[in-house]
Order: sequence, then structure tokens, then C-alpha cells
Amino acid sequence: MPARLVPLSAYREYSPDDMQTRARAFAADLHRRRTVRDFSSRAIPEGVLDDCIRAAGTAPSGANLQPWHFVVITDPATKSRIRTAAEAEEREFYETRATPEWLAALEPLGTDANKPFLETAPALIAIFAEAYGERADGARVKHYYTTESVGIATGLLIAAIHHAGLVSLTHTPSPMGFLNEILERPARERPFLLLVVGYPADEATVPDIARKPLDAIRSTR
Ligand code: IYR
Repeated sequence: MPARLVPLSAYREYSPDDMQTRARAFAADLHRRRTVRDFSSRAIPEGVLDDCIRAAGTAPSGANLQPWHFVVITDPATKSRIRTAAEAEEREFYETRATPEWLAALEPLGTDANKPFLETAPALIAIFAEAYGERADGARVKHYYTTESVGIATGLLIAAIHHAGLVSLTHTPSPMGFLNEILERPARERPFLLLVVGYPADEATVPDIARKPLDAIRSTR
């Protein structure tokens, strides 16, 4: 089947000055983003997360197969079940699985096995990566670059949440198989990440850590 091509009508060109201003402003705004672990229980205005997920769903993906699924969790009982399961895995991680090197790397973040934010925060977004798709007749559809695709979508989601004026935490209890069970997602969906979303607590603090400067992350030739 030949590709059906349509004009690129949504593209906008900016003058070099505007381009520089926009690039600088966008970088500065993203620079304000911090991963937050102290959440307020304030509810998120209705509809905002839907738009953030719409933004995430614009991510490029392997063969445009869009191998992602987002579950928005606001139900207190479900959050509580997730907290219990996540903390069990985290205790295992902090007490046994994590190497001393790994624990040392985490020290500046001040994290431990207690995850109260899984109940305090108004919303959790469980992000699943579909290992393969499924047609209506049950036939499998192969997916390509699934991890890259879902990683990009997650990055856009985090940026969209920040842009909307909310904060998030990328939480990765490992393994996360309990999410399939609690959220009743099929086995072909692999839990990718649990994003905790909401307003920061009034007295929220963040680790005193810095981002690498441009010279450390970019080279030219
Ligand atoms: N999943 C654990 C440990 C953890 C691991 C990394 I790598 C981090 O950047 C942060 C935490 C936890 O959530 O505490």
C-alpha cells in the first residue's frame, strides 16, 4: 500500500531572533522543573491530566504504533494498594537487592523504602509499554523501538505536567508487575514507570543537586 502523504500544514517558521528567544525561554522554563517527593493532597483541576496525556501521545514512535498506555489513578483505595505493593518491593530493594554502590549513588536524594506520596498525591499515572499490539481478531502486531517510544512519550508527559504548573516524580519500584494486577492490564503491557503527580506540599524541599552544564553534555565538531 503506497504511503498517503499530505501537506505539512502545521509547521511554523520563526525568525532567527524569535527562534533564539523561544529556545532560551523553553530551556529556562524546563530548568525550573524539579522532581518532587513532598506532595500536597490538593486535587488536580478536572481535565488537566487528560491534556497532558494528549501531549504525551504526540510522541514519535516506531512505525507510529504508539505502544503506550496511561492509567490515571485517583481512587484512594487503588493508590493505597499500589503503595503497599511498591513499599514491599522497595524494602526488598533497600535492604537486599541494591548494591552498596547503588545505595551510595542514591544518598544525595535522601530516598528510602517509605513512599507516602503514593497515597498523598492526588494522582498517579502508571505508564505501560505494549510489548506488542493486538488486532480486533486477536492477531499480534509487532512493535518496534518500544522502550525508546515510551521513553519519549514519558518525557513529553513530564514536560506537559510541568508546563501546566504541576510537579511530578518518576517512581520506579522494581519489579512493577503488581501494577498489571492492581490495574488489570494485560500481560502484553509492561509497566514502564509510575509517575506521581500533583501540587507540591507547602513546605516541600528538594535535594541540593545540580544539572550538568552544557559543556559537560554537549560536544561539537
Ligand atoms: N526505586 C527506588 C530507588 C531509586 C532508584 C533510583 I536509580 C533513583 O533515581 C531513585 C530511587 C525508590 O524509588 O526509592
